[in-house]
Amino acid sequence: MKKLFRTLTILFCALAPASGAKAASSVAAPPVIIFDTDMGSDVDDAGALALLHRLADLGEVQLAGVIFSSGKNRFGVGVCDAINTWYGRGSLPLGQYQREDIGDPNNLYSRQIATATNVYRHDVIDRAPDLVTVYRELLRAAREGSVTILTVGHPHGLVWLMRDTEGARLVTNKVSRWVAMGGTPEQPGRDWNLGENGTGAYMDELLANWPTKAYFSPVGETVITGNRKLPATPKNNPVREAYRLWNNAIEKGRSSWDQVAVLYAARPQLFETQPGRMRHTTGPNVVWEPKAAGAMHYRVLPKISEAALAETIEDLMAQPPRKGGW
Ligand SMILES: [Ca+2]
Repeated sequence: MKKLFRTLTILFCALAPASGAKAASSVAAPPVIIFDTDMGSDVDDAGALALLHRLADLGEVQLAGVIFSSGKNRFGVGVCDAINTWYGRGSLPLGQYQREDIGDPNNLYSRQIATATNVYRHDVIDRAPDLVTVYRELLRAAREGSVTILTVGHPHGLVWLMRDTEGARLVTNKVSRWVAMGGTPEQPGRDWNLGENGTGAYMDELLANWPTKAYFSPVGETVITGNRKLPATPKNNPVREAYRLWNNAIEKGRSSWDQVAVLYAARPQLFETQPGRMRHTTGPNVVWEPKAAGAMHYRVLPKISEAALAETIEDLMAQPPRKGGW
């Protein structure tokens, strides 16, 4: 994280098209992903960030930066830095929500991992720059229409980004899609990411103003991972430790909502998309309207079995980093 500006310079070079090469390549570039997470509340965020790093190692995505969205337990940002460092990307830009109106104050693993800088060799514990500032820097550096914003926590940061004049312009120019882990109940129902912990207050504004296609991934509750191959990884793997600390998920396993959303962002061919509309009703409740037209909202559902999903996710979470702490 110390090397933010150097990293951004490298990112500019990596993401900018070479002169005259704009239309020359016939191979689609991997999606540039900004990962926006409520790391620390549940443990699937740790699994999802591991998955994303491994997919970046494989060249299937470019991971541009990580945004931590909770204002109530600030150590989640340190876990993000520990995982980034484990995968050899400790200088990846990190942003953080600075207010305290949103988030889950509970702590099961984030303080323990964030403060253990001697074990995980990271340098961010609980403080990173404001998320709007970092979103703007990442989007300025990206090619037009190249960015996927992937939210696996409360997406209120996107409201703050859209309230910013330059931020709104950058979203329109640089972002091709918003992928969100979020429930799609066909009767109004509580949703953790899109409604709980204060997020419902932001949803009408977000859904009314967001200018790109939005993909909602609801699946993952019965896709259990973290307990088959992850336990065999080294004990100083912060992802393994997060699963151990979170209700002993390293033995019991845990639902994989956030990893399924990551997998959609990287491998959309494994999913079908259904048009409809996501609508906030009251408080923490949302409803998915499958017959509504014109909203640019899609529900994404896997075409492969839950067993195949779990196997794919566990494999990717447990493979060693290409470079880094292994
Ligand atoms: Ca999450």
